[in-house]
Amino acid sequence: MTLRFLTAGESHGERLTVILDGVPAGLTLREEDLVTDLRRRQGGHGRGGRMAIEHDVAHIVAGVRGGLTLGSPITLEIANRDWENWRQVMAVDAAEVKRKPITRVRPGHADLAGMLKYGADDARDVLERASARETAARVAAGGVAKLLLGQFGSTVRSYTRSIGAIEARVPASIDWEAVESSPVRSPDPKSGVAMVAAIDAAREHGDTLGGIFTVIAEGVPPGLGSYRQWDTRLDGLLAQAIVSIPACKAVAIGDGENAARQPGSQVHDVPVYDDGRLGHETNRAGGLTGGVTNGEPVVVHGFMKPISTLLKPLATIDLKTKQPARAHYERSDICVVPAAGVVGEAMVALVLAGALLEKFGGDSMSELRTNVGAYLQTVRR
Ligand code: EPS
Repeated sequence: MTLRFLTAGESHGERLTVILDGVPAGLTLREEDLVTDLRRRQGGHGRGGRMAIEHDVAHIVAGVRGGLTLGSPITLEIANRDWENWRQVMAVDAAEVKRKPITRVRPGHADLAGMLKYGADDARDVLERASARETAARVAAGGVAKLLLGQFGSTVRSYTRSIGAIEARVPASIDWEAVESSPVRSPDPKSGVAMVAAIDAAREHGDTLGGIFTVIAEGVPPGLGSYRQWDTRLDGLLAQAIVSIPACKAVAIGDGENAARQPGSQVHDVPVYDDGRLGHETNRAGGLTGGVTNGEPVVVHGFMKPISTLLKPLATIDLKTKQPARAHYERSDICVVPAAGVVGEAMVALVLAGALLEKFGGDSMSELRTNVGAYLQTVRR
């Protein structure tokens, strides 16, 4: 893999760290470039109390000199401000750590599977890493990927398609400023109001809500990804990236869900020459055919289940007493679909930037620019 990243860090540990390897030398990168997406990820109606504590900032500790990437691994750190309140619970030192085991596992959460897997007798040892807090590190890395793609005119954006039973009426042309000013990142103000009300109602009932987010990448060069092997198909890589987001249970590319129910005549995108430019009449394939980008916008939908920590806890078992019990509750979010869209953007950007580097190579940005430019010239001809 040309572009790789690894994250580390517990939800209430000292910090999150991400190492992003494979970014060419010569990309302008400043800490402030990563601030907006980190802030967007923290927002959205339905977030819990934690977000009032955190002010996520990615500190660049390696891979950049004088504002330019060096071609060496880029290391970013995001401090957990809440760690101050969890120093004893999360202490590294055996003499300092304070344990109060959590054994009433939450249905739908990693608690049970993680405890079985690691032989843990305290769900704290599981939930700290299974927590979606980790996605802050992905968004920081994704910010770098977006900067790289931006150099070639590609943008990656997202909106909330639905929350619970409320579906947005998605306009043909999306007003991205309106999406960003909506408290739920809805592309349609009217459904945005209904989504907010649905989240408030869920909160009142001690419940949680899931939904669907849509990521759209525009200006992506054709020819990224390959049908050469199962693991080089870009649609497969995007699907894995999206479903790896905590609570994401399904993914669709383009009109994927609908396409399964329609005859071929209603599904396939007809290629056309429009003013001498090669394109398609429609983009139901979501910019990918044969696992390869076809020059149309890449459209990916992520389907999230509701958050598994409920204020009105579900029935479960206590692994210590082996008796029926009510699930453990700790401060949580009601709905994170608006934030998940931002995480989806980061994951899509990382996959697309990886595919771009895979196809065009280049150790420096100037080399990459030359390679992309030469290819695009040929394709345009
Ligand atoms: C999460 C529980 C909540 C969320 C957290 C994910 O954290 P806490 O237990 O500290 O209130 O806020 O998400 C984040 C911290 C974040 O940055 O997104 C969980 O259990 O997954």
